[in-house]
Amino acid sequence: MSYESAWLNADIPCSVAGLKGVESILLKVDHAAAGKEERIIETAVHETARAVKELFGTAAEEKRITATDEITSGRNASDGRIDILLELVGEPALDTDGAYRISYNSAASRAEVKAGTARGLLYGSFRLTFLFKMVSSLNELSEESVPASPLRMLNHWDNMDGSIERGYSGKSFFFRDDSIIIDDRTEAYVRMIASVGINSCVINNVNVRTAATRLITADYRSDLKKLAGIFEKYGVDLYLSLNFAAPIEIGGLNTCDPLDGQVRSWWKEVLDDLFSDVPQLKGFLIKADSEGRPGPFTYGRDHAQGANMLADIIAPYGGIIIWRCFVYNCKQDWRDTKTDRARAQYDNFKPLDGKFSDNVILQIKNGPMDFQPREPVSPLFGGLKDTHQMIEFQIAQEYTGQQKHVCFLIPEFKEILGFKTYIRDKEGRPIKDDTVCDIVTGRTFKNKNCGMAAVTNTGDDANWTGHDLAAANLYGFGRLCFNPALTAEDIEKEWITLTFGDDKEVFLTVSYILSTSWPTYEKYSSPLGVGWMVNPGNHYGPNVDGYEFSEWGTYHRSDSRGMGVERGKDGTGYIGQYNEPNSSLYEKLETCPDELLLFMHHVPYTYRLHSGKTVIQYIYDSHYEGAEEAHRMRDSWIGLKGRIKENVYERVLERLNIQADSADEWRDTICSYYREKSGIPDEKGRI
Ligand code: GCW
Repeated sequence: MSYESAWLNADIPCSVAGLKGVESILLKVDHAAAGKEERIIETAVHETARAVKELFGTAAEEKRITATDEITSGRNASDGRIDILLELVGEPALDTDGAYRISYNSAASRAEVKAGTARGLLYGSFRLTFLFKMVSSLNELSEESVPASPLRMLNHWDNMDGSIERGYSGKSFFFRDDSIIIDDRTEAYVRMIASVGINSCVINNVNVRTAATRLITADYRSDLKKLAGIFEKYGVDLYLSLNFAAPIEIGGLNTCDPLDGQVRSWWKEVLDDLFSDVPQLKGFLIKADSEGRPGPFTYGRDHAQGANMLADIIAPYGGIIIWRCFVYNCKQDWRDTKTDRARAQYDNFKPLDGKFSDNVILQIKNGPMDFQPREPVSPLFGGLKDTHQMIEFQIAQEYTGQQKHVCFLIPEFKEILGFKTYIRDKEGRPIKDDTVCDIVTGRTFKNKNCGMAAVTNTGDDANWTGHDLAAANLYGFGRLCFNPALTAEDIEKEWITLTFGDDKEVFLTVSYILSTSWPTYEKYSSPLGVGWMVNPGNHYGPNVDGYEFSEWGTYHRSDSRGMGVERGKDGTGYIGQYNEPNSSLYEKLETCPDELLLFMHHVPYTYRLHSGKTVIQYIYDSHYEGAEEAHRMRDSWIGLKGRIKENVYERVLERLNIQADSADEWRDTICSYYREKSGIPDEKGRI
């Protein structure tokens, strides 16, 4: 399979006025830590050289220097050529792994990238290339950035047969027929994610099946080593998903009880062997006691006992265990209105706060359910005070249109990260104003074992993400974990320029499509926080009762009078999991935000929203508006014919057509259902 270069698009020219080329790339490294990071530094130089060649057509001379006044001979500052200096420095401001500073030294006609670590030098080099394509003058080559989130991670749900769970961009480029694939696409991918600062990647699905269980055994050792070597060049740490039941499935034991001595010895032997062969391996991601996966509960143990057993074994290697909190009862009786899936993560993990080893990080989905187009923030953020935490987003668009629909998710992630948890310190005092972002970037608890993960949206499609516009989510996620202070508009602008160049018309149209796409999707699918009206199994397209009478704990409780799940004091009590004042805000109908109303409460169809509109009329109107908007998005794209590469134009148009049709189907299915169920006609007489 061939691939395209996404935002590393070599066709986008240099936008800096008067800049014609680069004479020399100077590398200055006299920093003590350089030795072991040499490979990443080499990559930084190599990437800079590659960018110079792509941007200016001619190569630059590469030189190691010992002092910055060693200016190359023969360079004439007035000929439109500059030098680039990459320098590893020992400055406290650049100490954080990955931090860099870019500046332009006009006296020496030199663009400078300074960093305290090899990763910083690499990220700075990529950013310098990006700035060459985004700014108009040399003086704008100015940026200092310290990565906010220590772990910036992608989770692949790739299976070893080559399929991808919830994958919408072709097949896996890591696995095929139970083997690991290593080809030029491997490096192209790692390069792409490193260019936006991703530093960690889990290559296989959390639902670990047969062959993948053996990834930790000698069978896959040499391929894993090769893969780790490629990851290492780009400063990306390799992680695997682990099968908690491996001692039974491949170890021949009859238990995987984490407190059983034999189980422990089995793991120790296998993992010691693995880490000594593949020292670059950084750790494991684990889904346990969840949706049929085995876990500690089977043996009457808790999740801290399960996670710590593995964590203690890999601690000597600096290894990390990332333990998912997606644990809930997926065999619920829909008639039971007290059990609430939304409560489950908090109920399961809050009591274990403080019990996990230092190298365990809990990975918590952004919302309490499962990546619906709109969910409240998981109350577990703000509940845990003494446990390392990471947030899990999903850029694979499982519930947001499966990369057939455009849904730019960065505005949603911004809202979630900005949510104030009103967390209290260990003594019970409120830590004023702390947000989810503060918690997962380690500011609240001053820790480094934390960060952000996203279930990734890539596959072996030529453009990596199926829908070309879905690449903005991959790019945006990387940028956001590096610098959560960026706005969604900043990110959108960067991505559009790097991908399509600086055509104003293209910019305006793509920006309009991206920025309206999430609200649009929400309007025609499941507004007011209700979620789940999708076809069971594949999760695509409308099916109001698809999950209503199932065992998955996903209900909207619509009857002839009203709809929504009552999660307040008189309902499941979920709202009580939030700290004050959030808990009162959600509890009271007068203050509960409209967009989450049906998630939090069961209300009559005639209930009036803050806007004064009734719930039922809002449902009708929003579906009509959303569908209209989907058509408008498609029509505006048509205006770009001839301004965008033909194949990209056609690929996107094909999907926008599918989206417009699907939005109509959502509108008609949902509106007819509620017209019938409520008996209340549409004020505008459309249904
Ligand atoms: O959203 C659900 C998905 C499953 C997934 C699970 C999870 C990997 O439908 O496909 O399994 O979440 O997050 O573990």
